[in-house]
Amino acid sequence: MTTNMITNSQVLFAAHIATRQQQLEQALELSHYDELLIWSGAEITAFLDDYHYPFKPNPHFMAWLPLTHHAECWLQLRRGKKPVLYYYQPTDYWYAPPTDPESWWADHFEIKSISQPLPARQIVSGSHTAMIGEIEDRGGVGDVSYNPQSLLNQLHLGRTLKTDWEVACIAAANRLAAHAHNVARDAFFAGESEFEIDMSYCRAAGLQEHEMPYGSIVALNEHAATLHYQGKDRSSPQQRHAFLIDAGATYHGYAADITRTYTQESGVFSDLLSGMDELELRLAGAAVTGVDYRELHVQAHHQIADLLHQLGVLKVDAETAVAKGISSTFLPHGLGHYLGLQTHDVAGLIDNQGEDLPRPEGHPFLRLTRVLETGNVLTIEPGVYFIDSLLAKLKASENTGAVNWDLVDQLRPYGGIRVEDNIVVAEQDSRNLTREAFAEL
Ligand SMILES: [Mn+2]
Repeated sequence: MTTNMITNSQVLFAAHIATRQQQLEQALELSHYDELLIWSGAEITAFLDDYHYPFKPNPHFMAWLPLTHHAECWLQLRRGKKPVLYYYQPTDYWYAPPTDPESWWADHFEIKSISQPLPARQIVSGSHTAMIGEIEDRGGVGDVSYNPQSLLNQLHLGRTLKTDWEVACIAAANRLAAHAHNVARDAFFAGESEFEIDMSYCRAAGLQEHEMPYGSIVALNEHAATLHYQGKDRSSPQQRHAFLIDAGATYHGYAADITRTYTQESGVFSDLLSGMDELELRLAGAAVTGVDYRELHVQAHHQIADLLHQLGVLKVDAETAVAKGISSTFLPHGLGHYLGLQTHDVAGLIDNQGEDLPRPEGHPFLRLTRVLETGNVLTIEPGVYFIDSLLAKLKASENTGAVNWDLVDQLRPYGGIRVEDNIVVAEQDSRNLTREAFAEL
């Protein structure tokens, strides 16, 4: 890393903390608290065992700190005061304790090192304190509100507007993931099994499996018809029709979430794949400030139904296929979601007053129903799948005549297609972090 890059990232991080402090002070004032304590969390032990599950800190803690595996830390936030971090650094010879704070982030905090877990009551200094974290069982603190919804909504809404620091982190995660995606693609063409491809992906991203933002979906052939397919077959199938990989990466806790689909065969599936790639780019380009994401989701249904009609899979036009709910058999998930510290990031389903924003009727899985704002980061991930259970339902319905079943049967062994990019919303030209990352390679 050059000195310039380091300096730049320090400047971005300083501005990020200033924004967080501003958002915090506004949120405290609105909800009438004078102090917020954020607990990073505790390691969770398996039942009747002394083994810990991989630890994930409270995302509100990571919204301030690039500390991605730090349990038992407290962050104390107040109006007009430098944030205080109680930094847990036990003396331990079973596990390596967290390393010393690094000045690029630590300079923005007053740091108090602790070697024992600290009870909240030893920290509370306000008369109206709110706490955020999985802390219900840590009683005895007195007049404290645990995870108050109005304050959470305020903070969640703040997190929908990414700072330049956060965008830089998500862009960096995209670069790690894009490189690993290309390695995975080559591994597919070289004949590797799902398990081997997953290993190749992790190695190329430089991340362990538990450092991925979510369980990677590595699906050969009909496995792609299971939306969150979690198996990793050790054996390589004889026929290799198609490959779908939905895998990300993290950088300072921020996620990339990318999907690509490949085939070497020519024919209808290949045409469908290039059609899906084109329409994904169109939809990504349309994700600009002021657009209602619900309308974009419905547009995706129309475009996919139109493509299926053009290729002869559907015998009815797009209007009819969407109106009768037929398109939902082929696209049974939402167009995308907010992205950030959480893969499915917060506040996708509330308005700026914290009121619920309902999903469009017939689209129960959409995770984002807001009008897009400059600085939102989200995914665009249209898909089309050949899912036996949903197809059986359609075949048994009054709409069975709308489908060319012979062609559907030819396409089943390919599983499905999803193309997913990560977008930073702008007024005119939204930034496609994923295409940028692939283009850089
Ligand atoms: Mn996604």
